[in-house]
Amino acid sequence: MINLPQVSIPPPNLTPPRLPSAPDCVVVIPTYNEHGTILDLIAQVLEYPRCRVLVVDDNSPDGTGQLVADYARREARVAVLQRPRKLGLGTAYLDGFRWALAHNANLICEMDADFSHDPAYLPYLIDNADLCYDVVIGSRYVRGGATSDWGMLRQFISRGGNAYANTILRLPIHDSTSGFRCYRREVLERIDLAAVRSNGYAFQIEMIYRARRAGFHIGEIPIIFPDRRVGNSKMSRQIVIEAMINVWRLRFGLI
Ligand SMILES: Nc1nc2c(ncn2[C@@H]2O[C@H](COP(=O)(O)OP(=O)(O)OP(=O)(O)O)[C@@H](O)[C@H]2O)c(=O)[nH]1
Ligand SMILES: [Mg+2]
Repeated sequence: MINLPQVSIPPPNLTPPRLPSAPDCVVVIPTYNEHGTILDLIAQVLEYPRCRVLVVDDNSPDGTGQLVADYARREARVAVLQRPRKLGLGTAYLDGFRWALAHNANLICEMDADFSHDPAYLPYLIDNADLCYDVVIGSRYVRGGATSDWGMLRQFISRGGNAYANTILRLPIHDSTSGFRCYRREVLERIDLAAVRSNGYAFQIEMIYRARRAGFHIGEIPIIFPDRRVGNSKMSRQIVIEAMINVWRLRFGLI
């Protein structure tokens, strides 16, 4: 038998990750007629103790806002911002960001209510925002990412839209229209939110353009993006046209 010297080896100088004592990540979910999925989604987000949920509802005729308001009365980590009518995705996010900043969030995530954005990715977005990047995008178009159940036309519009925006704005980002993201607080404090003009899909492009112009580091992690489970799309021709025009307005510094 070998007699090992009795020395105690000091543990490596690794400080465990600093976990905040209160939930410091606000997940902003804009809704318009999403009563079929919203409560299920909120329950899954609340599995992560760091997260709280803010639903920004535009007086959905299907009662989504009321449903969440009832839930919020029983659950302190859920809040709802009720807006009087359908005012658009971009302003819903901006109102949600202001609320999150005012409620001391260190990280602010955004995601859709229709389960195209799987809450199981939230810890990956959050870890990457904690450790590496100022903005983390859940990306369909990096290695390991994908869309499922999409027809050719939808794929063409999405990929074409990304290529269009990225070429004109010289963005080295694979999925600048993705609405599944995590921002560090500092990014939303630095960007002039009152100056953001886009309200539909262009909103995501404008935010990432402004974040990059302000010098923040942007990373992408792969996500699989299935089609919405239930309910109807809010995509409209007007939203696509706004995106096509606003990319040029951003390029020439007009917004
Ligand atoms: N508050 C608010 N939420 C909105 C508005 N328009 C869309 N949303 C929400 O924004 C998220 C994304 O909208 P979607 O309709 O899913 O857009 P999409 O993913 O391109 O379209 P789908 O093919 O239907 O999935 C969903 O949670 C919607 O309920 C709006 O004007 N106001
Ligand atoms: Mg969707």
